[in-house]
Amino acid sequence: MLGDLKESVKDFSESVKSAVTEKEVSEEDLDPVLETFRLRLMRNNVSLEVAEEIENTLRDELVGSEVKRRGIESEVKETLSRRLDELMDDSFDLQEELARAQEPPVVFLIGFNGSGKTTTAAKLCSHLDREAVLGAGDTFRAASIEQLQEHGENLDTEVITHEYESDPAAVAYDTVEHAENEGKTAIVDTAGRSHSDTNLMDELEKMVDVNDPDVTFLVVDALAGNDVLEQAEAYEGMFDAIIVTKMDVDEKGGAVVSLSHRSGKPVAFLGTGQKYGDLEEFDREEFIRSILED
Ligand SMILES: Nc1nc2c(ncn2[C@@H]2O[C@H](COP(=O)(O)OP(=O)(O)OP(=O)(O)O)[C@@H](O)[C@H]2O)c(=O)[nH]1
Ligand SMILES: [Mg+2]
Repeated sequence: MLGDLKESVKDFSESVKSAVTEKEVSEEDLDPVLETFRLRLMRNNVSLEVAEEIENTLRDELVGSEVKRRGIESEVKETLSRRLDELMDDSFDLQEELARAQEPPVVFLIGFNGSGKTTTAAKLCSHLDREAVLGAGDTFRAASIEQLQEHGENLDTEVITHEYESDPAAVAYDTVEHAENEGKTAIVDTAGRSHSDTNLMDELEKMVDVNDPDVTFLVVDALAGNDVLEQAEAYEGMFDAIIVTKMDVDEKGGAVVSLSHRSGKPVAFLGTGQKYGDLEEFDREEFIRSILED
C-alpha cells in the first residue's frame, strides 16, 4: 500500500539534498528536482492541479532556506506534511452522522461499475455498532441480488430484495420501512452506473428523492487512478463522503490525495481488502505518516 508514493517522496528528499550546491537553497538548483517530483506525483495518480500546488508550496518554502540550519530533508518533510494535511479532509464521522439522523438511519452507496459498492455495503454492516438491514437496490446487474444475499447470510443480516428490473426506489423504500420496524439501520446498495447511463442516473436520483438518505457514500476504486476525480464530478451534489476501495492493491495512493480537494467532500473510509473487517476509517495524519516515514 502506497509504496510508490512513498518512494517518490524519499527520492525527492534525497535529490534536493544533492542538488543544493550553495549555503542557501536556490530556485535554480531546486526547479529541475521539483519538476521531476511533480511528474512522479502525477504518475502516482495525484492530479495535475494538486501536484502543481504541492510543487509551488515546496518552492515557496524551500527557496532561500539555509541548508545547514537543520537538515534540508526534515524541512522537505515538514512542508509536505503541512500541505498534504491542508489538501485532504477526514472530517467525516459515520457514527456521529447516524446518531444525529432520524429513525431509521439510512445509508446509500453509489458509484461506478465494479468500484466496490456491494462489498462495502457488507463491510459497513459489520462495522456499525447497531444492527443493519441490507437493501438490494441493484436490480439491474445479473447476479447482484444473490451477491448481496450471500453477504447477508455470512453476516447473519437480513436482505430486502425485489425482482430483477423492478424499481430500485421501491426496494430502498421497503428496506427503510423494515429497518424502522426493527429499530435497525438501512444500508442500501445501488447499481453501478456511469455518467452516460442517463436512465440509471435518473433512476438513482429518484431513489435519493424518494428515500432521502442520511448518508450517501460515493464508492471509488483506487486503481481507477485519476478517473476517480471524473467519477466524483459525475455524482456531484449526490454524496456526503467518499470511500476509496482496493487500497491494499494500489501502490500509488494519489487518488486519496486529490479527491477531497477536487470534490470538496471528505474521505470517510478506505477499503483495504476483501474481508469484512477490511474497512478503515480514513485518518489523514496516519496516511501522511505512512507516506513520509522512512
Ligand atoms: N482487494 C480488494 N478488493 C476489493 C475491495 N473492495 C471490493 N473489492 C473487490 O472488487 C470487486 C468488485 O466489488 P463489488 O463490491 O462487487 O463492486 P460493485 O461496485 O458492487 O460492482 P457493480 O455492482 O458491478 O457495480 C469484488 O471482487 C470485490 O471483492 C478492497 O478494498 N480490496
Ligand atoms: Mg454491486
